[in-house]
Amino acid sequence: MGTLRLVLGDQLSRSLSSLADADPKRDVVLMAEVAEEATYVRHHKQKIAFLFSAMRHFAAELEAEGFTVRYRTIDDPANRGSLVEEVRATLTSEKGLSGVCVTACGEYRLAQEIGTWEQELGCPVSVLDDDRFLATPAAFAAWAQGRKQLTMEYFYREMRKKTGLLMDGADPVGGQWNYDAENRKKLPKGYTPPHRPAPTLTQQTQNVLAVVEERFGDHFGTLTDFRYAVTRDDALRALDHFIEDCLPNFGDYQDAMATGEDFLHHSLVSAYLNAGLLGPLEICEAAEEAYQSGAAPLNAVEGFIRQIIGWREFIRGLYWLKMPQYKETNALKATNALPEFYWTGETDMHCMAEAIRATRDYAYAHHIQRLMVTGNFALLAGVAPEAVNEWYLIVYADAYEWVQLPNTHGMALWADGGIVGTKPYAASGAYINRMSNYCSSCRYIVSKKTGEDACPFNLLYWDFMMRNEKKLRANPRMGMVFRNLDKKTDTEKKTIRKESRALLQSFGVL
Ligand code: FAD
Ligand code: DLZ
Ligand code: SF4
Repeated sequence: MGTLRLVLGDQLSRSLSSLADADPKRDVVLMAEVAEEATYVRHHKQKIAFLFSAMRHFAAELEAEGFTVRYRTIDDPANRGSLVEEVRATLTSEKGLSGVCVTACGEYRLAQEIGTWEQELGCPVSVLDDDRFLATPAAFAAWAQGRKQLTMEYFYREMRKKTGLLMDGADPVGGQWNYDAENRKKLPKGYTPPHRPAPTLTQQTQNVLAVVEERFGDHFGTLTDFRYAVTRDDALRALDHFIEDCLPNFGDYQDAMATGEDFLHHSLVSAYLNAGLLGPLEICEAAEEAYQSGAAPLNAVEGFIRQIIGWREFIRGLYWLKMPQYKETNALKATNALPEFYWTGETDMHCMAEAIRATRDYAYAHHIQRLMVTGNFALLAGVAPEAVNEWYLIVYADAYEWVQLPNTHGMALWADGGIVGTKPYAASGAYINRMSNYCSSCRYIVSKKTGEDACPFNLLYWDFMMRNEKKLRANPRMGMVFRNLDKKTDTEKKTIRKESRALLQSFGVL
C-alpha cells in the first residue's frame, strides 16, 4: 500500500521530511490551492500569487522526478475548498493509499485541525518533524527551561556553537559574538543602493497572476510589479545577487530607511526561506564564505547570520513554547482601532505612507519599517493586538503565524509583557529622523513636540508613557524615560494628553 504525501504551500523543499522516504511507485503527492488557506485572513495578492506559482513549479519538479502528483488549482470546478476535503477526495479517487503523511505545519490553528484528521478521515495520519529549522521545538523548550528571561543573544551563541558558523574553535571569529553597535548608520546623502534584478515571469506565474486578480481582486495589495522568484533556481540566483552586491553593506545600513528605497541592502530572502525554496544553513554558509574570501566585512556577515540562526530560530521556538496562551495576552490592555490608513497608505505621516506603500506594492517592508514605523505607531496609539497581528499576517509575503506573531505581538507591541523584548520598542520622531531622510519630506515637523504640525510620534510617545506609567515605570530599562517625563510640567502633560486624544480621534483610532 502507498501513502498520500500532503505538501503544504510553505513546504516547498525537496528535503522535506514528508518526502524523504517517498516511493514514486506507490505514493501519491497531493498539493492543493484551497480557499480556506487563501482566505482565513485576506492575504496580500502577491503573497497568494507567490505561493500558488511556487507550488505549481514545485509540483512540476516532483513530477519530472517521477512522482505521481495530484495538484488541485484554485479555479478547478472540482476544488473542494479545504485541505481536509482535498485529502479525503484523493484518498477515495486514488487506489491503494493506506494513510496520510505530512510535515508539521507552521501555524497552531492548522496544527490543531490536522490533529483531528485521523478521526475525521478514518485512516492513519502521521505528522513528521519539520527539520528545516536548526532547533526543534523540543530543543528550544529544553534551552528555555529554568531561565528567568529568554534572551535571544544567549540562544544565538548556542546556535553559533551548534552550527560552527563564524567560529574559531570554541571562540567567535573576531573575538566578539555580536557587532550590532556598528550596524546603525544612516544612508549617506545621494547614495544609490544596489539595483535589484527581478526574474522573468514564467507563463505559469502569468496564469497565476490572472487567477489571483480575478479571484482575490478585493484583497489588499497590487500585482503590477510582481518580483518574486517562484523556483529554487531563481531564489538561489537572488541569493547570489544579495551576497555579491548587497551583503558587504548590509550591516552598515541594516537600520536605515530612505524615501523611495524599499529594499536597500536587505536580502529579501524571507519569503523564500519561509516557503522552503531556500534553507537557513545554505544561506548562512554563503554569507560566511563571502567573509572568508574577503568579499564582505565581519559586521555585515555576523549581523546577517544572527538574524537567521538567532532571531528567526528564537522567534519560532517561542511561538511553539508559548502558544496558544501567547496570542491571548494584552499586557498594555490596548483596545484601540487600527486606522484605515494602514490599508490605504493615505496619511500625511510620510514615514508611515512610505512603509505602507512598499507593503502594498511588494508585500514587503524591511525590519525597521515594520518595527519602528508601522509597529511603533500601533504601539504608541494603543491599537488592539488582534487587529495589528491580523494586519501583519495579511500584508507580508513572508508572513506565517509562527514568525509573524512573536514579532508583532511581542517585539513590536509588547503585548506579551516582556517575553521577546525586555522593554517596549517605543520611539519618538527623533529615532525615525536619525535613521532616515523621511522627515524632510513630511508635512509634520519632527522637532515639534506639541501644537499644530508637531510630529505625531512625538506627541504619542509621551502620551503612551503617561497612559502606561503604572505598568512601565518600575522597568529598570525605562528609568531614563520616566525621569524625563518627570521633568515635564502638569500643563505640558495636559497639553500632550489633550492633543494626543484629538489626534487619535482624527486618525479614527479612538
Ligand atoms: P533581512 O533584513 O535581509 O534579514 C535576513 C533574514 O533574517 C530574514 O530573511 C529573516 O529570515 C531573518 N530575520 C530577521 N529578523 C527576523 C526576526 N525578527 N524574526 C524572524 N526572522 C528574522 N519575518 C518573517 O519572516 N515573517 C513575518 O511575518 C515577519 N513579521 C514581522 C513583523 C514585525 C512587526 C516585525 C518587527 C518583524 C517581522 N519579521 C517577519 C522579521 C523581519 O522584519 C523580516 O524577516 C525581514 O524584514 C524580511 O526581510 P529580508 O528577508 O530582506 O530580511
Ligand atoms: C498561505 C497559504 C495560502 C495563501 N494558500 C495555501 C494553499 O492554497 N494551500 C496550501 O497548502 N497552503 C497555503 N498557504 C500556506 C498555509 O497557510 C501554511 O501551510 C499554513 O499556514 C502553515 O504555515
Ligand atoms: Fe514620520 Fe514624524 Fe518624521 Fe513625519 S516628522 S516622517 S511623522 S517621524
